[in-house]
Amino acid sequence: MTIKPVHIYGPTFSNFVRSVMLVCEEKQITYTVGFEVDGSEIAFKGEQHLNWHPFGKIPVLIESNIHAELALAETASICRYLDTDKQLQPSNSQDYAKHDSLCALISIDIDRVLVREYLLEFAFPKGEDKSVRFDVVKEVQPKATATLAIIEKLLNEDTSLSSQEFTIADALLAPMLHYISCLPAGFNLLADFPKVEQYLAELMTRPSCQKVLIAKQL
Ligand SMILES: N[C@@H](CCC(=O)N[C@@H](CS)C(=O)NCC(=O)O)C(=O)O
Repeated sequence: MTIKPVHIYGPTFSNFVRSVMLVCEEKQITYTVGFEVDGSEIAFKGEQHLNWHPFGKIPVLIESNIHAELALAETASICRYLDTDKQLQPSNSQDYAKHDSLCALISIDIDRVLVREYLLEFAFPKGEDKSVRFDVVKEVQPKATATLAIIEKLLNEDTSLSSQEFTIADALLAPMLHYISCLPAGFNLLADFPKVEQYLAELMTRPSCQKVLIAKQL
């Protein structure tokens, strides 16, 4: 089955929107991105969006043809749907299951600490006059560091992250690590994790990552 052009509902700065963009780039699927769908602006958390995703999260993948429209929520599920020929997932059934489990770990626990608790304070500062609350950042920093240590450990193990093949797990993790690498000195925690630094550097040699992972808005 060939995937037709798709629309990714959400802003290009979102790490999860970027994960879907990376998968589209790697698989050469034509895509558009944004809050405008078929010429109409769809309000974030408005009725239509909530019909697509009951918790009003992004991204939502929209694929329309003359018969029907598919609106698919949840990043890892979207990526698996786009990966019809399973080129971005291991073929052996145990490795496939382990990759799936790694994707859940990245998109739930790793995202919560690195993006929701750490990076978002830089992206959308909640201090006075929208300044970054460095006390909040400093408080979360040990947790973010511990999470990077977990990633360093995963990279030292035989996981689909450490292989040469680009996987959905890479697409989920790369935007988060890239944003951390863009933080100012003292907040970019990657220097203490050589494997993570090397992993990101290798990913950044890929045309997909160079196109999608650009330092903006965070
Ligand atoms: N479980 C969802 C989480 C998606 C998610 O948290 N997206 C963020 C943007 S990166 C979002 O929608 N934030 C707005 C909100 O939580 O209200 C997925 O994997 O797609």
